[in-house]
Amino acid sequence: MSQGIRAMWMRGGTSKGGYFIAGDLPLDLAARDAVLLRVMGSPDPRQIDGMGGADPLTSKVAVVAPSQRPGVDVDYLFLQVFVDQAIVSDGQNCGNILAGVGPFAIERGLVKAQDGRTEVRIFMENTAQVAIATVETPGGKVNYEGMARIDGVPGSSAPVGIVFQDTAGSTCGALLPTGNAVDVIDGVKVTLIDNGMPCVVLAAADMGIRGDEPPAELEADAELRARLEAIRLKAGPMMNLGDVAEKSVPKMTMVSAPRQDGCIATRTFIPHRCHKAIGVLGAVSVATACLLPEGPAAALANVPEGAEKQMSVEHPTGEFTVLARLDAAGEVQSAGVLRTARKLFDGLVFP
Ligand code: NQM
Repeated sequence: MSQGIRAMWMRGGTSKGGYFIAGDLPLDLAARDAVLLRVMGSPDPRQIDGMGGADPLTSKVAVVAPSQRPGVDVDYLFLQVFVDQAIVSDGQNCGNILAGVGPFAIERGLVKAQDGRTEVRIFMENTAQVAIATVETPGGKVNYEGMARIDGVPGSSAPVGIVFQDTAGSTCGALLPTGNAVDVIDGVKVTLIDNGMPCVVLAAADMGIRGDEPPAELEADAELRARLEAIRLKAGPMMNLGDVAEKSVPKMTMVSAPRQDGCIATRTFIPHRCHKAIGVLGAVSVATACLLPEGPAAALANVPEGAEKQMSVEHPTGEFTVLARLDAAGEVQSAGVLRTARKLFDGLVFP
């Protein structure tokens, strides 16, 4: 690999990672994973010998290919490169890295840009679902600059609107894989839910915290981390995920009453580090949990009226608004989110 591999580095939402055309990576999966571990510098808590940023949120990869599926432009496979373990996992999706896929596909010529805005239909291979991203393309070129702001990212950029449809049961086979809105694990009431991201939703108070602590304080609490992991390991098989000891799902979201006029406050372990914000599909899943009257989230949430709900999910660096459209049965039919993305680097990376 001394000649290097074509790669683009992008911030997608509140995450950052390497974007590759599938054909530029080895076909053999073991060889591909070995290359990506070298690229990121894993396993190493500092990722000093690679491009990773020593955080799961900056050790991410998008593999993009032209799609053969009807009505779809590109296929997107998300890979989480673990920081301190030699693991590359396709076991979860990522809605933040997704925000860069539309711009990347246009930049690489996989999708022809319109003058103004370009819709990119993206098949998310990890969950076999489609997302529609709208990218600003004045004059047929991707524009990254603009006035859209998302919490967790300084400054402003051009908006990337994303709509998800039919995300229920993305990985677990059903929105509520146990069939229940509430289960009890280790004496704690939990909602095991998957509306795009498998999540365990539980009350912060039941874990002995307020729910507005800074991530570093929560990560320093060894007892909290051990209790969360014990619950997670039991939740995995209940959610049809099998043994999750070496998986990055389910995510663990501790909820409490909103502090800033939002719908719910959150602190999420993803699963061993505490997220500085919240994942995109994680936020969609947690917002959906707020709509289950029997669940631990609904008791704390402030849910707006109506079939179109702007649900503001508070997190450590601000809030994340999910635009949830409900069907006649009161279930989330589609979810819209606003993200931004930025091209940081385009060139060759040397594994
Ligand atoms: O939930 C982090 C992120 C994510 C995932 C994680 C994500 C999503 O913030 O769709 O975006 O939960 O591992 O990038």
